[in-house]
Amino acid sequence: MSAAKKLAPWQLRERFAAGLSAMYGGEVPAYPTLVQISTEVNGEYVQRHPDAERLGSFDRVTAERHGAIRVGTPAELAAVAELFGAFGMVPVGYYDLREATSPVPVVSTAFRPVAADELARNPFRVFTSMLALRDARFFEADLRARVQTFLARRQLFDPALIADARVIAADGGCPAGEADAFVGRAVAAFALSRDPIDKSWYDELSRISAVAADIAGLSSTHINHLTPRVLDIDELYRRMTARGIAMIDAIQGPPRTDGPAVLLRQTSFRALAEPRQFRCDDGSVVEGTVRVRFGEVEARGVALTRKGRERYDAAMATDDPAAVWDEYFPSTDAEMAAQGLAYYRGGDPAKPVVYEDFLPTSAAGIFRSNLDRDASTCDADDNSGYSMDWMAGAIGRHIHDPYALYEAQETAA
Ligand code: OOG
Ligand code: NI
Repeated sequence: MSAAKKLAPWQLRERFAAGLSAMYGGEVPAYPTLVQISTEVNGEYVQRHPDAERLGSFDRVTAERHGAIRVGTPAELAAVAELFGAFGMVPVGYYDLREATSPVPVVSTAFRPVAADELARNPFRVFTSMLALRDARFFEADLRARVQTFLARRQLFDPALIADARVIAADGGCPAGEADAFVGRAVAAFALSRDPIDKSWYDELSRISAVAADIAGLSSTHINHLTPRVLDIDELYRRMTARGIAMIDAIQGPPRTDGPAVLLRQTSFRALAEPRQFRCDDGSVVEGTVRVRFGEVEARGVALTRKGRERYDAAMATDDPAAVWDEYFPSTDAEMAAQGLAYYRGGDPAKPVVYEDFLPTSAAGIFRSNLDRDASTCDADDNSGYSMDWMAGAIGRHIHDPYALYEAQETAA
């Protein structure tokens, strides 16, 4: 087979992101509205701001999405890693959402491309959370054992799909004629299943934690949101609200300022309840609803160095970050670069390195804003041992350090 007949991982990733977007758009009506308004806002923003493309070309930004999925076990997370490997997406960063002010019983990583040229071609990323089942503060022994039994019996992905993904990752691409079928099977694995849900099991888990019910109450996983990127998130928030879509109270992450946009600002809205069938203990099937898919949008800024991130965390710990922002951050990219607070390619303040990752506080906020209540916890000790090293060992892969990746982008110039 000639090299020209092979599709590279980035081409598969582009089709995967587009396929998920089409699937999600067909099932979650608010999503196409969100994409349409995001595209409008981006178009208008580019017209008015000559330097709008410094944080990514209009084409990249308008096609850009991130998704989120949740899985139950290390083995399921390892399977996700194998599947995403075919799309050139590798695990980056470790987020412990149990440590948030309102804890969520998951530990997470993000699968994404890491090389600058790969990001420029298509930066699709998936925030991937694993249920923190070993943490006794959330799961007592009896429940943990029953959840484990349930999870051990289900299969999120067809083994043949994972086997194909492994071959594609090893070969660095896929024969063109096989690409659509492969991508189609991968997309289908993330649809919200129509299989009847075991009612008493789902209800029992829901009483303990909505996250546990969403992850371990169903027999499959699903994309729970797909997030377009927007160049002016405040304007998008106004337009969505004007259309009668109830957004969460705030935009999460850094406040709007006149200086350089840093890190990541996000906001979300709750999706509608979706009809699904539930199977009762007597075998009868009843109609019900699940409310597990929602909408989110984000704006990305420059990546901060560790020093910049410490400043950010300190500013965010104050009562009113917007009011004190200029005590923590200078107002120009030149000063940001000179003070070593943010990454710029070749150190040139006209060339910011875009933040490609997530923020734990925002992530926990996004989770919570879409739940009816918090997880109940008890006074037990956390003996789980979860950490980035634990996760890397559990999935048998290196988990990239985001700072090392940003440094490499800075010096690659
Ligand atoms: C993931 C929430 C985190 C983000 O953008 O911070 C996230 C989830 O709800 O599963 O997607
Ligand atoms: Ni998200």
